[in-house]
Amino acid sequence: MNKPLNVAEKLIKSHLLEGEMQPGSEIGLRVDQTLTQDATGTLVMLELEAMGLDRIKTELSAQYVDHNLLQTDFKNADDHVFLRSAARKFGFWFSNAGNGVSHPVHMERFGIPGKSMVGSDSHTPAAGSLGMLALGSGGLDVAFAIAGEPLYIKMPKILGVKLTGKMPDWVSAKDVVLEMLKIYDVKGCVGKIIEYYGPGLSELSAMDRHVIANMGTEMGATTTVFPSDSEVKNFLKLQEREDDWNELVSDEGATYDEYEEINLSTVVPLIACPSSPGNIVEVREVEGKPVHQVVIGSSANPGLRDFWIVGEIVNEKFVNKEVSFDINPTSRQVTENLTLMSSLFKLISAGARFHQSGCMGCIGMGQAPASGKISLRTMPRNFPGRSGTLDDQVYLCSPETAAASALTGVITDPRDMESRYEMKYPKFKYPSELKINTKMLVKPVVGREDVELEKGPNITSIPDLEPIENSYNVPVLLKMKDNISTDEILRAGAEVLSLRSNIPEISKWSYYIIDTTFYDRAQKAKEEFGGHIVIGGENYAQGSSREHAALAPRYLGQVAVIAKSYARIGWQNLVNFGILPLQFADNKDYDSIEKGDLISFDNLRSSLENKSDLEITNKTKNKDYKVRHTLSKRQIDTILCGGAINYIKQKLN
Ligand code: MIC
Repeated sequence: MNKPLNVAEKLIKSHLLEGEMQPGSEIGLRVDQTLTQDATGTLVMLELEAMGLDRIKTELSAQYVDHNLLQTDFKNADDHVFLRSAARKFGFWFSNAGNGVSHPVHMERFGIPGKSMVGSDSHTPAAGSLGMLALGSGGLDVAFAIAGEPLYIKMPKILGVKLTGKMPDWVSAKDVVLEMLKIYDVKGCVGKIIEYYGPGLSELSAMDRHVIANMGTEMGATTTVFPSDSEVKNFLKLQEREDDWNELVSDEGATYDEYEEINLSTVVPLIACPSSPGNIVEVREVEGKPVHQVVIGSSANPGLRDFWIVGEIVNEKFVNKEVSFDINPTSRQVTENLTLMSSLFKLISAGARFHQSGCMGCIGMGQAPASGKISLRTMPRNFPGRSGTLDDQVYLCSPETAAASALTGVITDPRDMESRYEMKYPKFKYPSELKINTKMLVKPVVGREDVELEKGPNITSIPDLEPIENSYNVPVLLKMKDNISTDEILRAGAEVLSLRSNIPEISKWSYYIIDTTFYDRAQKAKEEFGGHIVIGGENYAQGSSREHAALAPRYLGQVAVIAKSYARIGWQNLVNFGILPLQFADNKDYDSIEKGDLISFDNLRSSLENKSDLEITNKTKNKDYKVRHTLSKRQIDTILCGGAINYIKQKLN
């Protein structure tokens, strides 16, 4: 008899093109849909151009404009024009600036249970809320998928999280995922898919599941999946897409590689303290701290409910005068429905600064908080400096906690609303008919391969990368601690985001948050030694999928990273751009290597081809180290020829 399968296994099995479903071994997956957003999408389009693609080979590919919305000069606007022309040329759906945040819009308009998707955004797993196999990846992986190539990942373990109990009042989906982060921190789910199951699922609407699946990324998970059940059916029906629903549940008797249980009845309001989504405490533990800004929005709390409940809590009151109360609605559709439900009126009357639909402050596109002051956000991450303010104090919480704190001006447990304002917990019900808005979604056009890509002056081609040399003698330019995020490797924020299509310019911001002298030192090391390496701790390059965090350092001559361990997407991006991701064979060696040490690599090419352990020498300390890699044969070939673009070109020739 066949082994009963869980939802994740069913999804993988039905998309498996290469490899065995053995945890840790490389598998190749068929990709049905792709999602790209503007901040990473411009490189994807340039990559498609470099590959000579004429038309998308997926069932559906959608390009969103939701990140780079501030237009302080021509750069972001030029990117939007470029993306529109690329969507026309290659056959993408195009979601115009102002239409909304990619993940919830995709879920509402295009997500289909049972399908696979890869997106150039680390929060793509949000679509797991519908029973999709949705993974975030670097842009190159997405470009390959668009061109019909498999998506390669290491077969993850499946972590089954059983949900039991009933959700208490004033607690919502965000608290559930923060509870998971309390247990797993930012790297506890690396190499795993999180699958939620059990009776507690009925407590969570499809949009609540989106909140939880979205932030599975913050635990390092490969993705998160939920079954496609009656909740998903109801959701698609409301979106007038009931025909796209199909059931996807685990088989009777299905098992998991690892188990966890969350009793929803015991979850309390939680908050992630600066500056990591894994820094979780109960709201009670930090209550009373003065708050300077409260921001509601982003893909981590995108549902109509998440805004409606804030409106209900602040209704007929005015937020504390010290607080900037910022609302970033998810989409035009959400805004229209908020208007029809009078929530918009309630929010604005209570003092809301209402912004356009999009990611906005989540990625430091405006809304940077004042130095050292507390900003409470319903967003997914709070890595150092990501908000645009270098010494930021960003806390992550539920809409309930955010609204309560906006009213009081200090961090407040939302359960206190009952005694302070004699308020009952407002229970959300979807209106019987939702207003559907698709006006800013542009359909793919057929037969427009002759369309010229419109490139403004800030859009430059992807630099050519040289194959890896056989030997190097290069300095260590940085030694970093654990959990370095891509926000620290390549800054977020308005000033830098507009340079996403210009590698020479954006490279000037490499590691800027960690060391403002990095760029100059890297230039010097390139001239003098032909390159450099950096040292990382555990979980190097966690967070966003931005491949700029590999491509920009590579452009500055980065040959290798030696770290204790890597985040999945960050690791894959290094390989894609020809940087060797090495690990210490003995983590004690991390202690004896320092910034400024000269490291030599000999017989690199043949060693890489033949074994996974390499010998390197610290010339400064006169010490040998063993380092290793976990690259597949395909990835070794990729590194040898200088990255994935060269590899694909070679393969095609
Ligand atoms: C993020 O939340 O960090 C981002 C901004 O959406 C990134 C993508 C990017 O850097 O453009 C992500 O999650 O991948």
